[in-house]
Amino acid sequence: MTQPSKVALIVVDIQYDFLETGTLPVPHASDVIPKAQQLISFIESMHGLVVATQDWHPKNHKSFASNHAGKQVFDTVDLTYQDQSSTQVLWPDHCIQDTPGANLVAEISSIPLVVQKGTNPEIDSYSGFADNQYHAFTALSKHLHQHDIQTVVICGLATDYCVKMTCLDAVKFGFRTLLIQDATKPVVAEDFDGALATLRSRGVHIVPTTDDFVSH
Ligand code: VGL
Ligand code: ZN
Repeated sequence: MTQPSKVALIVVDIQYDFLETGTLPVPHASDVIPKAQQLISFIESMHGLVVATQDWHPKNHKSFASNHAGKQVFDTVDLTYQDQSSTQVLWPDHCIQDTPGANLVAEISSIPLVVQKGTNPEIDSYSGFADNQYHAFTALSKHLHQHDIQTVVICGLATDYCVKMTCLDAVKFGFRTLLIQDATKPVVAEDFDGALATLRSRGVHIVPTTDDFVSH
């Protein structure tokens, strides 16, 4: 008999600084909390793996506008790291290590496996798998492979940045990848549909609602 495909839920960056009252507010972010809780219960009931990612920046992180004289939030700069240059959007200070804003929200804080990212001050890391230039990888792919995961289900914040890049890397790593549409919110509302279209074109399965997923 064939084994059912093993599933992991990746809960991306549901942290206080990304809530409506946080320093890098994602509009309607708190709507994803009950959806994430529903997904966690369902995946646990199927004995799947649940992993959270956590944006975890040092204070001197180069993605912060505050670390670039004369620059404003949402400006872009060219960042060079190890002779490679890339465009970086500048953000408000957010998810600074060991500050309350960096904590996973209480409703999902019992997730046992947490992968931190964005810890190198020189380079940002939107994806839970690797930094934006693929110099260093987190332990996420190792955890998924150790648990024989073939399918990943993704939810969280923000659709247009960390969720998008985590989905794209999951596809690159060979996982069947599902994004739950009502369990993710974007920083920029106008970029939501474009992000979903890009993900669809790269092979990500967009599941419209959490209820659709958990009732299958
Ligand atoms: C994120 C911007 C900066 C995210 C993290 O979680 O989508 N966005 N850092
Ligand atoms: Zn960040």
